[in-house]
Amino acid sequence: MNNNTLRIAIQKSGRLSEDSLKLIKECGIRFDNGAGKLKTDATNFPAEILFLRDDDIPGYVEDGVAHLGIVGENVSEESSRNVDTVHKLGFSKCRLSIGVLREHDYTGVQDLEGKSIATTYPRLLGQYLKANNVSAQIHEISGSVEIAPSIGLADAVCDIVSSGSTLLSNGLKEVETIFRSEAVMIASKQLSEVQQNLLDQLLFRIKSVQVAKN
Ligand code: PRT
Ligand code: ZN
Repeated sequence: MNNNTLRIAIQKSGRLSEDSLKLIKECGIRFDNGAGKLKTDATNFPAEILFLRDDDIPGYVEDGVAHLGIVGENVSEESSRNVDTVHKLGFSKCRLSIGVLREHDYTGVQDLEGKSIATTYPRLLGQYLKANNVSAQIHEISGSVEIAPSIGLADAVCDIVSSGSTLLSNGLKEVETIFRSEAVMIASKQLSEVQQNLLDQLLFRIKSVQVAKN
């Protein structure tokens, strides 16, 4: 990999993919994203695009395997990787919230004391509980979090919410928002001078695109 090219990691397929590709294209960067490709070269900018699972992006950027990445702040913060968040991108807005069964008479965060909470975000949840002096059991699971209370796996959940309909359809209500998120651009701390320059050019273009939209 040469030091004069920017390698940009984006989500291969998921909620961030379309807007990430759109942003890169709106910045005037052209590339062929033929179906199934995991890596492609830009044709008019010294950049290469990698298509990855979103959870892998912060680690690749920390290691300098990718120089830039587009991920949800929730994923980047949870990963606690040593990367720079260089710009907020304004799409994929969502929140990380705690939900409890609708019939639960919830009065405040202290109600979670001694309870078990299912989540895929143990770090962010742990920080929140600690900051609120609540001691609860964090039950880490990898998916389908919202089903946990209704099957007796946990008393509460902590998961990403956007419209709220998933909580609702699982008999849950949102009681605390612990983190607000949107897509962000993260950068490696090991950029060459040329790469830093390319990043500055890219950020300039992104900001122009954002201004034009507002
Ligand atoms: O395969 P890969 O690992 O790359 O993707 P993924 O399945 O882990 O992530 P993906 O594509 O689902 O989400 C990517 C990012 O989009 C997340 O990290 C968030 O930053 C952001 N985002 C925005 C969301 C949502 N909105 C969202 N609604 N991520 C997940 N959800 C899920 C949530 O987990 C819950 O199950 O949607 C459900 C809730 O949605 P509502 O509308 O019913 O409240
Ligand atoms: Zn993921």
